[in-house]
Amino acid sequence: MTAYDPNNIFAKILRGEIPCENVYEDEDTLAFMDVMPQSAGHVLVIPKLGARNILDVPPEVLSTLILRVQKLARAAKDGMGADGVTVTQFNESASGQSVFHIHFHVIPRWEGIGLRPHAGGGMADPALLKAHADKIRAALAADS
Ligand code: DGP
Repeated sequence: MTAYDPNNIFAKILRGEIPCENVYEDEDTLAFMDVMPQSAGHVLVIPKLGARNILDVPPEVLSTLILRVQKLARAAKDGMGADGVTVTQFNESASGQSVFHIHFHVIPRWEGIGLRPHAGGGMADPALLKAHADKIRAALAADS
């Protein structure tokens, strides 16, 4: 199995070396806006512990992470006023993984509206990402 590389971009975000539009953080988890969103309100949910993907993540880390994914899925759907939410997760480049720190994609969906391509739709306007993050943060605050 390939070893975890602590120089990946999400590890740099966790260390504060690269900025992100943070929507949720606790002692185990960080959630932030995807800069190449497949839909409005696309969030990434990652553990603070370094693991490459689902193949090497410790089960107890995955257990906590999936509960946070559920929390963010509810907040992203409610906050964005979406009709549904798609959750995806990729493992190794053959599957489409491009950042090798395990993450779940939480992608709000609207009836009849397709997704932009995975990691291929271009960089979002930071002001728009912040506006969407504000809605998701508000939904999280209402939930707590
Ligand atoms: P994956 O292909 O599943 O490994 O997805 C990586 C996602 O991460 C992709 O949707 C684009 C996003 N992404 C890449 N670099 C950055 C970054 O520097 N910041 C943020 N917020 N997202 C990033």
